[in-house]
Amino acid sequence: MSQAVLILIKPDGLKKSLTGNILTRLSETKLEIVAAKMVRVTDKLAQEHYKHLKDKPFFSELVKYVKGELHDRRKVMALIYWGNDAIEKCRDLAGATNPEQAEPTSIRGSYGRILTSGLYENVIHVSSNEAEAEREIKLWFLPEEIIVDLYPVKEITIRDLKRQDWD
Ligand code: IDP
Ligand code: MG
Repeated sequence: MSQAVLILIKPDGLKKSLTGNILTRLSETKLEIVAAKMVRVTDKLAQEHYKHLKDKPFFSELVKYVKGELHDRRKVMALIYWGNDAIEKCRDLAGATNPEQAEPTSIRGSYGRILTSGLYENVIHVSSNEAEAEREIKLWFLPEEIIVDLYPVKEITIRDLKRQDWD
């Protein structure tokens, strides 16, 4: 069954120049990339993305991590992969959450580490089920940024909208 999954290349992945490597690994899945962009992660976006972990002792460090404050790289790369069993295929390639327990050949097993603070710095985010993927995709992307129709949309009229355009 075709599924969509949100992938984030986290700030450590960008800082370690792993983007090409990670995209090559993900291309083994033969899934289709249906959206991709660089994102400057706000505090609001980071907190919302990880809201299911807000009671964990590592939550504030995790928010700093995904915002890029631990790596001097205030950005992540966000992608949506789409195709058969996309979530399972991408989670398998990513490996376990704890990089020390991840399969050594997986992305997290190869490139992740545990910080002295205890936080798992694990290079990549992958949605873990369909409901989470839908929530996350709607959080990170607008419908017009995705080249397939994943979820129902509505039309809205925005009056007096100010935005930048090419001069
Ligand atoms: P996932 O990224 O494999 O889906 P989640 O439980 O959703 O794992 O956790 C989100 C992120 O929070 C992880 O990728 C990792 O960076 C961090 N994290 C999760 N659990 C722990 C923990 O027990 N100690 C330290 N960091 C953790
Ligand atoms: Mg998760």
